[in-house]
Amino acid sequence: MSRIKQITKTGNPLVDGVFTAGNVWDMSDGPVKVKIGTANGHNGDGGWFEAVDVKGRDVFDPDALARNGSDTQPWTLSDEQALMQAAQSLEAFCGVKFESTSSFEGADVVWWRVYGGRFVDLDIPGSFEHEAPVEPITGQQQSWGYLVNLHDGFQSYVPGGLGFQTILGLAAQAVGLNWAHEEGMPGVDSPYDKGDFGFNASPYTLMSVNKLPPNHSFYGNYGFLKTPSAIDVAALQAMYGANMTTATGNNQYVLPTANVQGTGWTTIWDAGGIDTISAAYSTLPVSINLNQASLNVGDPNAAGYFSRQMNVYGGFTIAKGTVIENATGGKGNDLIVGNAYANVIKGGLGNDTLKGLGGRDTFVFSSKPNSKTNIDKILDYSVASDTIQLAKASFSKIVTKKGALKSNEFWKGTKAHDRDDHIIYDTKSGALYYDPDGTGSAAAIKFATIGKNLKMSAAEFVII
Ligand SMILES: [Ca+2]
Ligand SMILES: [Ca+2]
Ligand SMILES: [Ca+2]
Ligand SMILES: [Ca+2]
Repeated sequence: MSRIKQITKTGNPLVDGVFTAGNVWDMSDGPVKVKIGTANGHNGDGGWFEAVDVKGRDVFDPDALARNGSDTQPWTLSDEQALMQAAQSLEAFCGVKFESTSSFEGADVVWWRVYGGRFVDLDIPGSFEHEAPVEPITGQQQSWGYLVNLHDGFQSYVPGGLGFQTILGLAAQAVGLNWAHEEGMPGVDSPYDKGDFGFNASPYTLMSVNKLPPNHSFYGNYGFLKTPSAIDVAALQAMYGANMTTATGNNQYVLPTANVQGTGWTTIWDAGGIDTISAAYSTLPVSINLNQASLNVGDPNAAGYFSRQMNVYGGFTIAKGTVIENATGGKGNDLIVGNAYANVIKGGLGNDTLKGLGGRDTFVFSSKPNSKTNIDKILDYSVASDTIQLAKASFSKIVTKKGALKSNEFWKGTKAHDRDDHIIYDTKSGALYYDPDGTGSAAAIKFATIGKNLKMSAAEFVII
């Protein structure tokens, strides 16, 4: 049985810009067996380990990787666990599988930690190099990967940090991804050239030596990729197929609120259910965008739309092929953009700006109206397809209990015309008002702006 099968490029220059056509592991022959290369040649004083020949294979670069033990370093047990966890985290996105093995001879790949970067062309923190998958019968019997000595400061390997992004990149390269500067990502001429739209950088791909802010050198424990990027996911899926069993329930993706260890960028790959990106814990403004990465060359958002809290270096993008239905803002003045599907969009407190795009969208007003601090602007309200939901708890004087607003509670004009007008639409200004007592003494409270001259009626409002 062959360990390898052949793939060709996809024809999409962005996706093709991060992987090598040719060999990929054939998963019908079982998981990729990983040996963490520490076991041989301990020199007895707690120091170096020695890289050894395995089944007589040629080493990746004999001139550079000295095999006398001076160039390799031991992994710790927690390193080994982190490496396997990082590798296995790729399984959620595609059909690849990893398994650790204690046997050099039985391994498909062996991973070495090496001291200094002199055998790879990029002597920088977070540098790595992995040979492409290889058929065992061709003489070079294993595919070896090398991780350049990681500075102790970022060896925590907590997802979100540079250490984790690095080992995730090594694992991704082990199954066929490759550097954007070697595969010709559009506009990229050299390793440090970020290329068109700056995509040759994390968090746009794992397969880059460049890093966007916060751009830590050694101690970066937040702000990096926690998963492959949307471009990387597309390449992994082109090689191994998509994993359609991932996150099929109703999932909540909650935005991080601080630049702390564990905060980083997650590409959402979600194969089903009704899902929500939520800023439930955010008190500062957030931007949520439910559109998938287009992967279209020439599109500045080809690598994904980044949902995040202001000034926080972490959050979400949505992989191509994943539909996230709903968005919930936080307490700040948020910007929320839906997608072509039916979305439930909830701004929460704050003066939010909302856009549903296509589909039958529902805009939810569940927080207490306030004519200064809680007026949401809906940029594309459509009477034909959209609905406004009002929470009884916050619009408490509305008489309708649940369901469609009774027509006597709705009025078009600049103010109420009788006691039971509770929702008023000003056709000329596009403002929506909540009036607790109609023509009574309590003032009407503006709670939204939805566009002028719309054919609004009570049917647009549903009480929840
Ligand atoms: Ca889901
Ligand atoms: Ca808000
Ligand atoms: Ca609001
Ligand atoms: Ca929509």
